Amino acid sequence: MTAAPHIDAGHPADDELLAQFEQTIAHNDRIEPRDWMPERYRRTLVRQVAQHAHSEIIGMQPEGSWITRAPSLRRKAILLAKVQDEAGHGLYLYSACETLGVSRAELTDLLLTGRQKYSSIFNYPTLTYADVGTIGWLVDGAAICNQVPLCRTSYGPYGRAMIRICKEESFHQRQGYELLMTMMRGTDEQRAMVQESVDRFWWPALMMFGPPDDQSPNTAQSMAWGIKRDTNDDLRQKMVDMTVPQAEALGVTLPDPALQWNEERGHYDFSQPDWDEFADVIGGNGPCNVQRIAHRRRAHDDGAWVREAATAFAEREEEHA
Ligand code: FAQ
Repeated sequence: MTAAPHIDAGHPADDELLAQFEQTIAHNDRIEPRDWMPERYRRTLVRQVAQHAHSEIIGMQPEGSWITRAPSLRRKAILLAKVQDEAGHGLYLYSACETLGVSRAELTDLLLTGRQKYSSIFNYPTLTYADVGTIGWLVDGAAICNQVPLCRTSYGPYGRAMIRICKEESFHQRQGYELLMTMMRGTDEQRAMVQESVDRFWWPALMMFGPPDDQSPNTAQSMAWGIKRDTNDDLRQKMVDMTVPQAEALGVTLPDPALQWNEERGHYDFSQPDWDEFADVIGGNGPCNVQRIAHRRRAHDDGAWVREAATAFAEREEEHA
């Protein structure tokens, strides 16, 4: 882990403001949009919240591709609702980010030109309907582990958005688990589909928490500022501890021979994901990176007329007013 850098206010007149900011952080109170904040705090938040927003919007694609092929009307209705929730999460998060002085248009441009990231997990393909269940169980499960502590993040609009998002994520996780449970009660072929899907998604789900703490350039400072409340490795451990009993109840095997309870630590031991693969995926070379961004760009271009019409309407209303 890198040492927490010194907060440089940049100007002696800012000393009092800096002291107030540090006091708010020390008391675990919230920083609000009108409060003074160090520029690096603001930039760190823009980076994380924007990446989170982009993840929700790009994250609609892997499951969205199954809406037209859902096996029943009930499954289609559930999946439609879930994917719509993800769009809503993206919108809350873009709004939270806008309170930091960046526009939605700028953020979209940063995503489309590869200058901001989105979660590595959404660069993996969804090959069978079991993947819809596995994403709910493992991907939303990882999202919950990561996001529940973010409800207490130091920046007010981000924390409040997270409270609402977490409620919906826990419904998402349960629907995924219920889908997999139903398949496990089905035929041998369906059980094999679930196992194959879990084998593919286990490692990418563990990568969602980010690099190991000793290779995470941002964790120390983000913890000092109360933006992050737990380190990447601590959250990964929490996810493993939470998931093992769920896998046992489901009747699937997690694809890690080293996975076993460690009495002394009071946690499960587990292997590390392939961090070279992670670097490749966040570097733009995962299985679906090109496809995901091309789709997002197409959707953005197709929506240009809606943005133009809405802007023209707003301008006309303003003139009349
Ligand atoms: N993917 O120094 P750190 C969802 C980057 S949940 C891509 O450790 P940090 C719900 C990181 O940005 C998924 N990049 O960074 C859903 C940094 O690069 P940068 C979204 C990653 O920020 C479910 C570099 O590596 N959740 O969408 C990843 O302190 C189902 C060094 O890393 C959030 O975004 C990764 N996995 O910690 C939707 C949660 N990990 O920016 C649809 C909020 C790291 O300097 C379907 N974010 N990087 O160029 C966080 O908690 C943090 O930002 C971390 C990373 C933990 C992701």
